[in-house]
Amino acid sequence: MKKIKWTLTLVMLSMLWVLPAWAASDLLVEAVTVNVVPSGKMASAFMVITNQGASDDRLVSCSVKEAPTARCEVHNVEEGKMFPVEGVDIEAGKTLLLKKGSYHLMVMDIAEPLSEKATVVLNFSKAGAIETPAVVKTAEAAMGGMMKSGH
Ligand SMILES: [Cu+2]
Repeated sequence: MKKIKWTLTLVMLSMLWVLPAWAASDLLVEAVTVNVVPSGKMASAFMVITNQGASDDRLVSCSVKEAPTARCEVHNVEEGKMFPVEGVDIEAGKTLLLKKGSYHLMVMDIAEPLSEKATVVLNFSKAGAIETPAVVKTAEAAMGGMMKSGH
């Protein structure tokens, strides 16, 4: 009898640890890039989000850890014009591409220049906040790449 109680306690304790990990792993965020404009004040962020869970979720807001005072918005593009939206749904089992000309994140009023790496925080209706590492691409880096390919 004592042994069963112990086992139950252990099972319950282990569930406490495992549950948050399950919740976080439903959404897989990959290939995050933060593309900074030449002024350094603004950036668009692209990525691939896969919902591996059984229920739909929704990306509602974002922030960049290294730019705490900057505003981060979820944007969409229609007929060549971009505009802020209240969120974007990611259906169960589906993959959403945040990319140029489509849904993307917009970071505005960046106070301090970002370095090569940043941490983007994505807030989902169900999964909550997910922190993800991002590669920062500056206008200079893009120019350098173009000049290199020109030779
Ligand atoms: Cu935008």
